[in-house]
Amino acid sequence: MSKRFTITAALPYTNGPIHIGHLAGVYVPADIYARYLRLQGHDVAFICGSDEHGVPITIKAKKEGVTPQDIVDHFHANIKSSFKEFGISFDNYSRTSAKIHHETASEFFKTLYDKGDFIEETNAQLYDAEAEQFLADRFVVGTCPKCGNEESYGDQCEACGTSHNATDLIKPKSAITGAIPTLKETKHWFLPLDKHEAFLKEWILEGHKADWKPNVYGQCKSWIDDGLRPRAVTRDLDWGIPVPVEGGEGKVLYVWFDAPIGYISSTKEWAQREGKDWEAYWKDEDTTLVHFIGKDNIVFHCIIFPAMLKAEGSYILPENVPANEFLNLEGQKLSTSKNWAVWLPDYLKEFPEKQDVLRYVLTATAPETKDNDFTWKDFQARNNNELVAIFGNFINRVLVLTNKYYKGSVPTPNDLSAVDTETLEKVKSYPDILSKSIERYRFREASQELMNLARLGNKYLADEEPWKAIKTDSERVQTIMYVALQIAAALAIVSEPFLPWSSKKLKTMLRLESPTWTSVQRGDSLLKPTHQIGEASLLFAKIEDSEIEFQLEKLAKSKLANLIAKKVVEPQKETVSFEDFSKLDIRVGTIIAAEKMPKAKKLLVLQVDTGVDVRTIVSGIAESFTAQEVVGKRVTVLVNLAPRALRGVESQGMILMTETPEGKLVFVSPDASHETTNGLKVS
Ligand code: B3M
Ligand code: ZN
Repeated sequence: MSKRFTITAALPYTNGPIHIGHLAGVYVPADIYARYLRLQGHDVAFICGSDEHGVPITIKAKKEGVTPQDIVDHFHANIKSSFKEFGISFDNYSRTSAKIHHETASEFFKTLYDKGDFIEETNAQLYDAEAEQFLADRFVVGTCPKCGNEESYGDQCEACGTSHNATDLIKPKSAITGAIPTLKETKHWFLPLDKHEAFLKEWILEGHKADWKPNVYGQCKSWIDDGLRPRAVTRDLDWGIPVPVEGGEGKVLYVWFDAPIGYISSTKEWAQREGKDWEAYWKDEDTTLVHFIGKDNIVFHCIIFPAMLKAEGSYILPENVPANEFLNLEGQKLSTSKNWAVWLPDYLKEFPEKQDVLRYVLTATAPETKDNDFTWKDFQARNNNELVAIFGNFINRVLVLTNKYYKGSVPTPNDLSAVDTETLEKVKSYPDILSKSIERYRFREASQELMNLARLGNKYLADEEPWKAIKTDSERVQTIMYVALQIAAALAIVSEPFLPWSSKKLKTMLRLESPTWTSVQRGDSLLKPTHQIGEASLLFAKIEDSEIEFQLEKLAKSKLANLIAKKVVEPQKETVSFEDFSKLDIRVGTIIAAEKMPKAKKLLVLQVDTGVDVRTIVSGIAESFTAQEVVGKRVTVLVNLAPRALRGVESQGMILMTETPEGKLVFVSPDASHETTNGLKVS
């Protein structure tokens, strides 16, 4: 039976391009889900848009000397086209600076205001007297009261995920001028979450314990158990949707109040264009509403937005909020400011026409139950060993052999063997296997089942060996190729949500037109005898080591740039006279023996041949070098430094060392002519 679904994907902030973390966490799973539902014949509205308000956009605009509108115009276009290029099949992609959104959000606010659902309160907020501005959200940084992170933002701590009020921060500092803020009175409207506590407890803690993901349920429970408090839904800012009621002059709606309403206004925009009734998608109890988000958005989608919808009174609530955890890149947290990411526009330039590969790898390693790591080596392995060697190889064999033996005409099968029947039965079971995983939001598992169907095909051909049988039993080969072609056709159909380009390409190669998901389920003949298929072309291509090395080098460069940027350069010391300098007796020596100083983490005791004698030098390099590795090294030694006892061992000189930009200690080596020397450091 066809059902109505409203599927939303988090509205991305419009202050930077999209990277693999966004795709893996939100957009690829949401897209697989929406495509899957459409294949079942359901009525789907897959909704998204750009989140164009909020402080980070204003900060970026200030930094670049442009207007916030300039910033969002640029990135809205950039993000929208990335989504399109990766096949994210939104029915509508809107933006929160659109007129329809301003109207919808204002109206929503007014409805709650008129019903008396807000608390109006004047209290002291952080104020930057120098900038003459209140410090909302990301305009202020300070120490997180929960975890002690010293760089927490006013609204949310990225280290522990807690959201709080700016006034909760310990030692707050203005992000605009660096000034210590003062407190100044201002009026705001608050959503009394405490009043909705009973409903939230019943709806989430009792109603969704079994079907929401444990990570989502757990976060909600901890919020509710902590006790819900009123949350301000307005801000003293000039970028956003003006507060539409008396006393609201100079104030705007809090970005997290207006952004989720963006789902509603985007649905309206779509319905107007398509001649549909938007209300059915948001107000009809028979509609299933699902929000796809990342884990840092859980509280807003599970607690605050539902409380708003409930207070308004005419809306349905989400059936599920399948939030994902985070994706890391090569073991490190993705970061825009550190340029530690794989940006979609870059990926497409470097791997043209390989959208399905990224979609597949991100699904196969999706951070569904815990944070997960994307590595370029794994990307290559999944492409070469799974997409190319299993899926692509099977399809290629089937097409090449059909063209070779039958000039592309599907052969008529003869009697089916037990293996044939069993194989076709298995093929028939795949739609349900996939449904079970997808409907429980286990996309990772589903992607592996899809690969298992290709494995089934590969194994079938390898076991039945039509290339051998053709010499002795051409009737049997007709059956084998018929069965293999059915598997290929099933793959073309059920792979569509995961690999839309490859599915389309395969359908074209097979000239597959009408069969649907349900025809695979029923075990219909998907390619009938005498049906003419087309030419074979490769579905996937091998990714070479050099392509992976290029990506790893790019990341290494980002890492280096970050280290250099982070490094606090020590100011140059006082000038020394030439007379003083010439008192230093620096010679080239060789380390002839070395041992670790007992109970001292940093110290090695070295025997150094200076050319005039062999002497003991205690050097603080044990954290960078082992005793074995320094023996035999030629080093530069300051030989006339006054002897000094270190842990009871007299040190008679000093080995000269320096540091690379990456912070690694290196010897000032008499043999290396090109060593970086940015300031001698003595150990
Ligand atoms: N823009 C947060 C984010 O990108 C936010 C999502 C809004 S969904 C209504 O993490
Ligand atoms: Zn924290």
